[in-house]
Amino acid sequence: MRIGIFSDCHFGFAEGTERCDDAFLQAKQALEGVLKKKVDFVLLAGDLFDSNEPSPEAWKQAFDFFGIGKKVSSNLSVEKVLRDGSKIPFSWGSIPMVSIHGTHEHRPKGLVNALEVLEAGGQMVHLHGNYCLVSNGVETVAIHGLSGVPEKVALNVLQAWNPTPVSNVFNMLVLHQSIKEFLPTEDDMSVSISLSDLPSGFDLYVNGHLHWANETQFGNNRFLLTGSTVVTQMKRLESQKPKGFFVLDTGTKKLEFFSIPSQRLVFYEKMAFEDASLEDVRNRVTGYLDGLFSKSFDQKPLVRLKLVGSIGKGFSSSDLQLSKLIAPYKEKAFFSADESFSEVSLRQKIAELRAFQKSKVSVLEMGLELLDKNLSETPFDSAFDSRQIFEWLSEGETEKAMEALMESKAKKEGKQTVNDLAETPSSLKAL
Ligand SMILES: [Mn+2]
Repeated sequence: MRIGIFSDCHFGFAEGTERCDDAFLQAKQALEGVLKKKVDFVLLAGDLFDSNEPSPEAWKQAFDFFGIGKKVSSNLSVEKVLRDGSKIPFSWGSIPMVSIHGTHEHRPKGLVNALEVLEAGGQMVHLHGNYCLVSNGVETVAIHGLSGVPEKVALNVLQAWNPTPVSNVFNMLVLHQSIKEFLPTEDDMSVSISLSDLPSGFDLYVNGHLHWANETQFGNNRFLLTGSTVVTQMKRLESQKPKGFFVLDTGTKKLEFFSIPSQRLVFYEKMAFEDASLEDVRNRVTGYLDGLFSKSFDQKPLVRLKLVGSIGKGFSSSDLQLSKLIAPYKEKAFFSADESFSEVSLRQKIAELRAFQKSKVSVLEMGLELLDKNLSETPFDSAFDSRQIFEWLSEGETEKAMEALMESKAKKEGKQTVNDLAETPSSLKAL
């Protein structure tokens, strides 16, 4: 049999924004894509919706999506086998859809989730701690599904469920969890399952939740991260591979990835600097953006800029004004940009501390020297009595110090503007 596999469609994502149709348009192409590849049924690995209480707009996206599958006739039968052994038969006359629910649809025990509603409405088979058998009369495939559960209990739930493969059929195990091997954290609250914890004997392990597609081998087992069909967060891993869907052939065991034809691209650019001047930073950012937008895109891309490292002495990252730098391009993309510069490099700071240590000056003198040194690189320079300011600061007389600083700032600039006043803390507005 041929099975279309994808997940994390996130219907309802970015509602009320320019990107409100992204989830639907990309999921629609994924479904049309697998149908074109003549799959026998479709397996979804969770997070069909972005919210556990979808809006009418999100429900409309979901029904438009299932409507596409309803047009393709099929005589496959599906039988859901509950934990107590009871069986529920499904036949719709159209291509079967099987899904677990994800963390986004998760609702507290006792409450109905959106995928249970879809099953009741005859759109799909929903699995959670049970399995179903999909049969075309010649071949049967067993799908064992565990829907998304809180990460800290995921391993316990999986072990308590303890699924075993059905003999003589192709068996798939579908989850919607974080997996230790794919995340940098070892925090048991955010991830509890390792590949080695997965019960053995399944022909293919499928996991939604992590939004970048990946196929990996562990032991003799095949593990598939379906990835999402839409970008919901601008992550580095999501920028490296386009969004798409998989087609599995249980006969040849071939698993193929196909890109969604028309999709919003993500560019993730991390720029590292070392004691750079503001000019260096500006040139590199504009150089990158000029290069990027020398090409044209059929959809406004997502651009993530991450500036790290250090800028040289005498420069302040607040003078950089990253948003102004991006402003000329802002109609061309959806931007997320930030910088986390330290204003001098750590190496330089350590060298300074060493030098002070050698000269064996007192802590007070050390502080004063540091203040003088830093001031000498600002427009304040010797505009006021730094020793006096330092004494006030060390005695907790912050108000006095601020007053003196504001006074010398005003003197330096010759006037005080309305903007200055607006930025002045209320206690100083009387100035
Ligand atoms: Mn998701």
